[in-house]
Order: sequence, then C-alpha cells, then structure tokens
Amino acid sequence: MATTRTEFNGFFPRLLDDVLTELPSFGATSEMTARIKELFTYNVEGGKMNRGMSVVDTVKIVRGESELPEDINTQAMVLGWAVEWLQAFFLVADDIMDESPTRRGQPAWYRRKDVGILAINDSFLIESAIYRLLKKYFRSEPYYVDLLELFHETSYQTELGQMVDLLTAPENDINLDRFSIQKHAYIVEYKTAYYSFYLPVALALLMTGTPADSPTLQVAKDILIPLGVYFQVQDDYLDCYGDPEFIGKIGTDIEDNKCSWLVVQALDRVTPAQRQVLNDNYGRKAPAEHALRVKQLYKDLDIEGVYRAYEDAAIADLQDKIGKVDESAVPRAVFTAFLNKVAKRTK
Ligand code: GPP
Ligand code: MG
Ligand code: MG
Ligand code: MG
Repeated sequence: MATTRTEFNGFFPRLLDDVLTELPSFGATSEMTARIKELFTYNVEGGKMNRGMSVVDTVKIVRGESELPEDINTQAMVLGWAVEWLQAFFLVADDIMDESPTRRGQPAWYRRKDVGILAINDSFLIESAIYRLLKKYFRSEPYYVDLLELFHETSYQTELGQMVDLLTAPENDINLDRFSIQKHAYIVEYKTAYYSFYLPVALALLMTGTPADSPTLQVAKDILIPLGVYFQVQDDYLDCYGDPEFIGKIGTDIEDNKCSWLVVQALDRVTPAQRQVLNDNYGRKAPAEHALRVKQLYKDLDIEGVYRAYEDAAIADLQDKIGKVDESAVPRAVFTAFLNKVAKRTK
C-alpha cells in the first residue's frame, strides 16, 4: 500500500521534536526554540509531499512489502522528510531571489513582517536540520557517508542550476539571445530534476542496500532526470496558466525575465515582428500590461497547444524508457508510481 499523506504527515511532529529537543544543548533559549519551531512548521509542512512520500513508497516497492517493519519505516520516513526539509530550504531562498509573493497559499516566508532578510539565515537553518536528523537516525549505518554525499552533491547540483536560472534572468537587462532550448535544458535538469526526482529514489536505494557505486543508480537516473525535466516544464507552464488559488503561488516568470520553457518555445516560432513584441514586453515588473501582452503573444502562437503536444510526447517517451528497464536492477513500479503522480498534473 502506498503511503498516505495522513500517515506521512503524522510523522512530522516527531521529527520536529527531535530537532527542537536538542536545541538547548546548542545553548538555545525557549524564545529561540519557539522561533525555530515556527520556521520549520511554516515552511516544511503544507506542500504536496510527493517527493518525501516517494522515498517511503520506493522502499516498499524495492523490498516488496506493502507494510514496512517499524524500524525500516522510521528510517524511510526520516529520509522522506529530509527531502521535504531540503525542498523547504530551497523554496525559502528561491522566493527571496524570485521575489515571489506567495508560496503554498500563504505569504512567502521572507515577506512576513517579523522575518524579511532574516529569511536568508533561516534557509540555512532549515538545511542544517537535515544533517541533525541524518545523524540521529543513520550515524551507525554503513551507508551514512553515502547519504551525506548524496545530499551534498544534490544540493550542489541544485545551486548550480539556480545560478544559471538567475544569471539568465537579470533585472532591467532584457536580451532574448540569452535564452535557448539548451540553456533551459541545463537549468531545469540541475535546479529541479536531481533533488526532486533522483534524490528520493537514490536515498531509498541506498537504504535498501544498493551500493553507492552500483550501476543501478545510473538506471534510475536515466529515467528520473527526464521525468524531472518534464516536471519543471509543467512548473513553467503552470506559472503562466495555472490557477494561483489552486497551485498556491502566483507566477512571476514573465516579470522576472526567466528562461522559461514557454518563452523558449515562443522564440522558436516568432516572426521578427513578434520577437520585437517580446523584446518590448518580457521581463518588465510593471505595469501589468507588459505581461498581458506577452500572454497574448503566447496565445497567438498557440503555446498551450505546443505544450499539450510536448506533454503527450514526454509521457510516451517516459513510458517507453520505463518499459526497457531491467527489473532485476530496479522494479519498474518505482518509476510508474512517480510518472502517474506527475503526468498531466494541474498543481
Ligand atoms: C524551482 O524553480 C527550483 C527551485 C525551487 C530550486 C531553488 C534552488 C536553490 C538553490 C534556492 P522555480 O523558481 O520555478 O520554482 P517555483 O515556481 O516553485 O518558485
Ligand atoms: Mg526560481
Ligand atoms: Mg521561484
Ligand atoms: Mg516556477
């Protein structure tokens, strides 16, 4: 049985408590502890939890068990939540950099009056908590260093992707020549696919006895990176076409001059006159007419139709890749479970 959201969420208070109860040993006062509690509660909870739950589900599939023994379940839950903590660290920082007003249906953390620029240090604190949890639950496991290396490498990959995302989107310096399909491919692979898709499965494989240098991890990567790329293309699409009420965030990619999948596809299809329209309206924070003009251009170019066609092709390609996986390396169900959660998502 796949993990339910209730079951997964039910584990959070225990992990929160683990981090909070050791804070006095770091000299924390009750005020400090209360603030850290609010920081973690506000930012780690409340997402879709797909990344975290997939660690637990992958462990179940690999072990061929619908219910895990208690000790294994605990460790799988910890790794699942560690991925959610990593995601919270990235999102708190990303919202500052993207100047996003909302996240998960509430004001972005840095926008709270009592937070502001402290959110930078808060994002580091969220990251550090990951390593407190790993130490507590995995310190004596033979694969402890492998877990640490995987979190470190994945963070590095994500930060490299975020760097290119930001370098490609300077404020007040519009240059459409900076955008390309290749640049977009690098950004989405690095900023999203590794941490969102490869990491949860790789953690589950390490936990279930796969050595860190096993070719099995490459088998997983060959499917999960393209799946993660598709996921970020969806994110780019939803930034413009998703319902903010439903997705819990207000899109800012056009205003932020982002190398989004939509603009890259548009550039591939524009006439010189339409390119001029993009040049004159993309990447402007205000007035709102600029972004609306870009959206009208997307409509003229039927970018939504281009997206639908991409989506069908991406799903077919992933199904094809999954069909070719050697089941003695990784059960195909690991990947189909993931694909089913992501395919045609609207949130
Ligand atoms: C998604 O980009 C990528 C991240 C959240 C990774 C951020 C990485 C850091 C090292 C901070 P996005 O800006 O499109 O996400 P969203 O649409 O959710 O803001
Ligand atoms: Mg961003
Ligand atoms: Mg963002
Ligand atoms: Mg986005």
